[in-house]
Amino acid sequence: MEIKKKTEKEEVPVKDFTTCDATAQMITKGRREGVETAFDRAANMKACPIGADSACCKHCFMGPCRLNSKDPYGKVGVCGATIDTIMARNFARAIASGGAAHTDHGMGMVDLFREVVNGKIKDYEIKDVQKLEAVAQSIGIETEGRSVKEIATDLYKELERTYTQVEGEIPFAKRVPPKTLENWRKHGIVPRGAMREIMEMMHRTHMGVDQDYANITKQCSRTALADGWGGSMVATEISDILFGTPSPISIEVNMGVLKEDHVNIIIHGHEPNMFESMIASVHERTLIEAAKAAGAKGINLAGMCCSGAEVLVRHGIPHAGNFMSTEAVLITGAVDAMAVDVQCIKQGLVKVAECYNTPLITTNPRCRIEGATHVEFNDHDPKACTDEIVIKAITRFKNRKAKIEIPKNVNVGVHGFSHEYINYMLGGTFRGSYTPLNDNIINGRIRGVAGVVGCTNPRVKQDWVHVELVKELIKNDVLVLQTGCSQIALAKAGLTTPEAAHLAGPGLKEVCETVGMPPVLGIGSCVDNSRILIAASEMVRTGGLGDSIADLPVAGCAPEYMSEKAICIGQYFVASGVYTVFGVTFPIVEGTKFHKHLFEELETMGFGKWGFAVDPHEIARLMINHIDKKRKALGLDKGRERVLMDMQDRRAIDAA
Ligand code: SF4
Ligand code: MSK
Repeated sequence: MEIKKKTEKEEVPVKDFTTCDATAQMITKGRREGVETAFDRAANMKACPIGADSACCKHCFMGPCRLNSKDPYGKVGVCGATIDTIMARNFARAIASGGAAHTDHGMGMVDLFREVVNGKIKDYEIKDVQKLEAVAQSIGIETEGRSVKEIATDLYKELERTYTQVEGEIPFAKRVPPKTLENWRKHGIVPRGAMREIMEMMHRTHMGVDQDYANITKQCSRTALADGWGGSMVATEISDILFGTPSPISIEVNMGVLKEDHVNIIIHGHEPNMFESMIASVHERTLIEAAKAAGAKGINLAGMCCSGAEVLVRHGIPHAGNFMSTEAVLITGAVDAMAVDVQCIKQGLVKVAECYNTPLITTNPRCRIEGATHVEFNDHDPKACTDEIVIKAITRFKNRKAKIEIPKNVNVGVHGFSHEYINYMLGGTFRGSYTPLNDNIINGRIRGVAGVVGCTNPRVKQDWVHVELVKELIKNDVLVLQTGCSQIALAKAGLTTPEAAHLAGPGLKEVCETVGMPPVLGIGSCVDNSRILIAASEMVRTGGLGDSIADLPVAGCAPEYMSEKAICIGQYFVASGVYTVFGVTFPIVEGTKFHKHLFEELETMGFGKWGFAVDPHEIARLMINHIDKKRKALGLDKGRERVLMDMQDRRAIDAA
């Protein structure tokens, strides 16, 4: 449901902004108190139609040039660039930027890992030796009879190539199913190091270089794969080795996790190291005593966005909400400090935090925000930063002036389904395997698997598309894997519990009840989309579902995406062989050659392809049709019918 622009006189009703009751309550409180959020700004600022279609270019100073998306071939830029070149270059730069964000995060994890292995950092340690050995073995590092330090040393040296390698293939290319890898080699898109790929992407999209949309798309795929099978996958694997591999854990979600009588600290961003240190700080006896001396019952730590998604799957730390709730949570007046690191941190937080006298604390030198307090985080002395944040929060608690109103909403969910746990859950300790999953797909109890991931975006009603889409998928026996802000939307809707199995179709319900799992599996943060790639590879390796990822009855979707990282994730799924549907808007003009290339031709080249729809039921239809197409190609199409919506379902949509 698209949010309409408000006129001078009318204010957009809060119920049009979000289906999250807690967020709605806080937007209403904010309006009473004269506090504006991104929801209001989005309603007041119409998206630029030329930019939305990617029909403008500012890659040189003969421009900027604007083409007419209604008549895309009627004009070219001053240099002669066509609409296809302009759209492809813009798309490519979004991928370069999104991929850079993930790979810089991943490189930071390798830096930390190296320092831990070499004994230069003592505050972190290798927590999961089994995972260390498994990752090392997956790329051919000998583990038999060797010490943890020897294996870890070889591993960090090898994984550094993910970023710096000038020629050849990145280490995790070894994990790609052979037929998928063969197709990448055929098309010349097996990634080298991310630095090389991103550099080449920026070069090729400079004015007067690559002006062939299909050739630009190849580098889009290569750069995106350097993220999915490179930077992001390394970030996930190293984080598991250092902080522990997730396994299912019951967690509380939504703003009701804040406690009026506690010092409340929110961590928001993406990198786990600061959050891990914060967990240690809030358990520091002296700091707990200081909080009590200030009149608090204790210190209450909660996460938001992907920081929260990553840490909840490892430690069960409560989660206060997804991307579009980060300003709203400050309006509670109960947040005594919000500490942020990198990515998805709205500059608008500064103003809202100021209104409630909440310290907004930046911690990463890459992300300082005018008006925020900066307390630099350093892996070599992490607690210096996180202890100081706790002290600032205690001080704010002592001097609380803001009117406090904490929504009562708290939902409980089970999250933390890492690839390793899915293996164990389905196959058991001694014969951990994907065979039961494949068998259930082959026998039709599970129709297919969908990844529903990504952000929330104020251009659509918060959480609504995520929740409706996932409900429709599970009703049709599609098992859903989730990361990032999307899984928080579903957790708030109560769908990440085993009890939610009653909402699934009969086949999926039976599997969920037998195993005791939810029909919607939350697996972590944005970089943890790499876990979905590994799960897909494992399904291919297990057998019976084709020879490449492109053969699998799977589909992906980011129905409320907003970030360039999402475009990069979408492209690495497409290049890996997955049909990937995006919602909200798609920055390519329909009816152009570049559109046809992304939405049709890539599939004929052995990849996945892009899809687009705004309505969740239409998205579900596209994904289910694709899953059925793949089932048919595998000869698994017998006896499966899509559940048609009845009148009651229709009325519910109309009323929404
Ligand atoms: Fe215009 Fe070409 Fe310059 Fe882009 S590169 S701004 S299309 S002249
Ligand atoms: S935090 S990229 S809003 S998922 Fe990863 Fe959420 Fe999207 Fe940021």
